[in-house]
Amino acid sequence: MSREQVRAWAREAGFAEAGLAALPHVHSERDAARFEEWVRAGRAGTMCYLERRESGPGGEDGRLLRSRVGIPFPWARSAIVCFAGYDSAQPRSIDPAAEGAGWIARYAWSSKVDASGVRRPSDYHKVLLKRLKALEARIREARLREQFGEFEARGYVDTGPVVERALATAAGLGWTGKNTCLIHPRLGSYGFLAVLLTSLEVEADSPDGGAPLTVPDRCGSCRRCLDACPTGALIAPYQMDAARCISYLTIEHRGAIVPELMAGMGRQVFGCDICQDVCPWNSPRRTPVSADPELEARADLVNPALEWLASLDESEFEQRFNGSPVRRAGFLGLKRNVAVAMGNSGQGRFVPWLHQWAEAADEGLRSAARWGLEKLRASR
Ligand code: B12
Ligand code: SF4
Ligand code: SF4
Repeated sequence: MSREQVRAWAREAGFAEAGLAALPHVHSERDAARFEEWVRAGRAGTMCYLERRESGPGGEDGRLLRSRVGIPFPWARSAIVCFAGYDSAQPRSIDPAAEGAGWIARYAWSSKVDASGVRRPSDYHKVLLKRLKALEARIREARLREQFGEFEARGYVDTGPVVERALATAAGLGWTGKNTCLIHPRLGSYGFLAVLLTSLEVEADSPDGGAPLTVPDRCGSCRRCLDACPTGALIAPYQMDAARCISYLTIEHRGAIVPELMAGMGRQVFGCDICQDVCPWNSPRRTPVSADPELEARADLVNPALEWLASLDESEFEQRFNGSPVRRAGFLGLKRNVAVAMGNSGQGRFVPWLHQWAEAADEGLRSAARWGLEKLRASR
């Protein structure tokens, strides 16, 4: 495979950009060491799936499955890494908003119009996996025509045992910013990654010689993301303690949130965009707005009123968020996050909601509501 051919096919399949890396790539060992150190330092919080180890004779003591692509996929010789933008002309989380508005992360606003003309939530996992399948089919078709043999392939969007940003950097898609996001020099960081691993070799005689492409780090002396992170999750440039990240707390973490982090969560009720919103590489003047028809912003999720989110009952929650990334937080998880945002709002009108939740059976919701009541009392 050559980089240019793969890029053209990925764009045909609907991706905005794509890169290609021969495996193992030149920085495999460096990236493995970074991942191992990250896990060893306990930065993964309760996301145990990141800490899975290889099975077999080493068992529990085996190597971390995700540290090297070759552990779970010994047959993999190349990684095609694709990028799909999800930016829109909607406001940023750092822009002024109505009093009592919460924030749902930009990536979770995605929607598309279905065959009957109705706009419905879309989930990037499904949307992009379908495109990876189309890309794989395109490669198989070309191989068949040219009478080459079969090959192995496996596509992942988010959920596979691979560190996608490390592969994206190796494939020449961009650089790792100090906020730990993959930044594409033209498209910014508001984009999803999708990976197709194959057993095909990267062509050594392609026009670029199959040489690894690297995009230089363009963060320079900037440190806006580090200064803006409200919970201190960016503990150093390029280093995140996920257990402190609002995205982790509001989406992945179940149960009670440690009180010390609640004030920093501000109005974020699902995910967090702050370290990307402040990044000059995402400035609306520099970055083109995504025209991806399957990842369009749902206007009802931009700056949602906390009262509206609080008032949803379980069946309304399902109706609104079935097929949307927001569902991952769960009904009670979202309520818990709303309770924290209400506490941070300074708005006395939220006291009745918090009183109601302060006796909830769910510990996460109950403790957030009690904390919120205290916070509002103190801010009067
Ligand atoms: C776990 C996870 C999270 C965790 C932990 C995030 C983290 N920074 O590690 C939480 C829940 C906090 C999270 C949050 C978000 N996530 Co997330 N997440 C993942 C997941 C499943 C695994 C990431 C992982 O392995 N982390 C462990 C660390 C070690 O890996 P890493 O940061 O990805 O790797 C790079 C850096 O750590 C760097 N590094 C480490 N040490 C050093 C030292 C130096 C000097 C340098 C230069 C680099 C460096 O090396 C790695 C490769 O470049 C990936 C999907 C996947 N399978 O990879 C999505 C993924 C990373 N997430 C994604 C998204 C969209 C988000 C959010 C934007 C969602 C939101 N708005 O709330 C935020 C972004 C927060 C942020 N600033 O990163 C996208 C990122 C797209 C992009 N352009 O970067 C991914 C790739 C999913 C996807 N398929 O699109 N996420
Ligand atoms: S996503 Fe939010 S909490 Fe997480 S590192 Fe970025 S600014 Fe900090
Ligand atoms: S805000 Fe600045 S330091 Fe942070 S990722 Fe963007 S350019 Fe790099």
